[in-house]
Amino acid sequence: MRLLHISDLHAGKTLGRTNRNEDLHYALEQVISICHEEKVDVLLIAGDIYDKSHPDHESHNLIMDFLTRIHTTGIHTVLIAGNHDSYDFIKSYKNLGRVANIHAFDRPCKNPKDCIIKLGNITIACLPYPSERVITHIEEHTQRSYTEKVANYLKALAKEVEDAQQSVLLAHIMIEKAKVSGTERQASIGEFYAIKPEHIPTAFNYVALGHVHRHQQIISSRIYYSGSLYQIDFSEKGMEKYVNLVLLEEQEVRPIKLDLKRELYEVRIGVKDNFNAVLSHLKGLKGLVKVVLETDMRDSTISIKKKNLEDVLGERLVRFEIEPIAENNAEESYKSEKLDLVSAYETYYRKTYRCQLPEDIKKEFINILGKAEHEAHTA
Ligand SMILES: [Mn+2]
Repeated sequence: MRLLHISDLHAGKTLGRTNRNEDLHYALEQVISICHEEKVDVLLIAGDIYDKSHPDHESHNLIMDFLTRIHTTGIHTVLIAGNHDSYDFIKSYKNLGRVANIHAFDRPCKNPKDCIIKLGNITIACLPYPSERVITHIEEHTQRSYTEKVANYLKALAKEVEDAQQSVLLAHIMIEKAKVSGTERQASIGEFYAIKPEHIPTAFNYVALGHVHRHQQIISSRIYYSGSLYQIDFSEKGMEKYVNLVLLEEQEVRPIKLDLKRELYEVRIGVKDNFNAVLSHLKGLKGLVKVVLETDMRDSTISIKKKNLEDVLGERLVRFEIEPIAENNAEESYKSEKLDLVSAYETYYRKTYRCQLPEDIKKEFINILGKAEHEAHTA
């Protein structure tokens, strides 16, 4: 069996006013070609198919066109919901399984048997994004932590593939120690919900993960994040993109690099930089650009500079930020406007997990913040 593992499509993603669907379309065309050239039997999509829970029509069209084209070539598709997807929207794809080789799993099933699909000699166990709410509903042991519940559920899935010749786990989860694309701070906060790699049962011949956008192998050779299909936002600038071709019988995983329609660039213009020289450099950039202009706020030419940048870059300028340079009293003003990390984390948690930050985690977070602050002062 030849599998192709892809993930994190984020259809409908926008950067500023720029819609990224043409980048996704460009990637999906390559995926279709790879499926043909490599004689793929099963396509695995590890979640975050859409960027938003209510996708626009154009994005829906793009995905349906892709799925139907894969189907007409006789390839099976197995897809799961990611944290960006709406469970109910992906649920509406389940009916496709009756008329096409498209098998959708919208949320973790109460009975793990219902999240298993057999295709030829392989058995695929699916774990759509386990939100705290859903996993708590499944697991009665309320005193267990989120990660313990997920680990337990993974065990139950592994039990279902015991007798399989070949088995695959398709999951949208965060694994501890995974290299994320955003800031390191986010990574360490995210680890409250990160599953330990050793909690992934060894029963699976291959583990196809989604969630983290950087292509990577997790410790053992059989656990992979395939990563997003294009550079989704500026935290992924400079990052190469891949899909994984998996030959189960040969125990071989072959990452295939994707071509990018538009690279993302971040250009920082310092106060001492020659602005005109930067402008002419920008002329040659093919991609989408974020410009950070360091400036003294008393500089009266900011709006002229912005206009120059817009003239040179046109639609390629998707983000423009002004960064005031530090003045003598900068440290004082920083202290008085100290970031409220606790409320920032609460917002992050609500957005990511779609529920309130539990009191015990909040306590732990404040604890860690306190420790970090203490260490910063003693260092
Ligand atoms: Mn994602």
